[in-house]
Amino acid sequence: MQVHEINELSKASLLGEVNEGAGFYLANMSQDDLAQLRALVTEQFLHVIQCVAPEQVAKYRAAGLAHYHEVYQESDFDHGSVWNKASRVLGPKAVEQVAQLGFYQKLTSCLGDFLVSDEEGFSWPGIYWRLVRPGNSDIGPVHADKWFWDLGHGEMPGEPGEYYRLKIWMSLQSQSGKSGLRVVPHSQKSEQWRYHGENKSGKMKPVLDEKEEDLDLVALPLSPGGFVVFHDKLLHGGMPNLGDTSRVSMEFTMLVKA
Ligand SMILES: O=C(O)CCC(=O)C(=O)O
Ligand SMILES: [Fe+2]
Repeated sequence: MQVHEINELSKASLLGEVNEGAGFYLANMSQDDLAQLRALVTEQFLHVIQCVAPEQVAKYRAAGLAHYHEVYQESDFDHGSVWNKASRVLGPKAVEQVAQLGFYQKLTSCLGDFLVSDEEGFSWPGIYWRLVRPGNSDIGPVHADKWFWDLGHGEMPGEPGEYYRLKIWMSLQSQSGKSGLRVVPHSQKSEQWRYHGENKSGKMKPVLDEKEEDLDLVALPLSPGGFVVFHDKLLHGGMPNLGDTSRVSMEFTMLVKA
């Protein structure tokens, strides 16, 4: 599996691998982009803790995101409810800053001015992050992102077929082979995958009707600063975190003019 240099990125190579190839394109952003994304996530992370457990902020700041799980205590706050999706969506100013970064500019020059979906209906581009502690309690089931859209999670702009979706997932903190994202290569070309919707806290979420053990899941070889652009129909999911650091990643859905 080749991890490309960001400067190699072209529309033809990206769409070739995403559509006709294995279903995804791997690349690295610059260390400067990585540092800026980490800073934006850290800012929001601490701000949320300021609101829910002000007396614990200094402890979490000193530990840093990678060591979150080492200092987290249930008596501070409830991990699952505090880190709900809404509290992990970047604010509008942070989104403007992401859009200035080298990797984002490169994507824009290759794909044209894309939109970013706003599933929460906040009225600005929806860029969000995840915090996955070691163990397997913080990951969801394997899925294709298309299933969320088919279950009504977002609205597409324009006329039907005017835009298509591409997802980007970036590692801000992960250990290659131990934590990160896994995918089923070429699964975007198959129509055989079955799922059903389940209501989870008021939202319909897709649940795969196959055993995950029967899928040919492979771990993406990404280090911090590595990212993957993948097909709307590619089967993927978080890896159980077998590492010793909390995993931090960022995602958004690009809506590209067809
Ligand atoms: O990071 C994860 O655990 C899941 C990510 C995912 O489903 C996505 O990026 O679409
Ligand atoms: Fe997904």
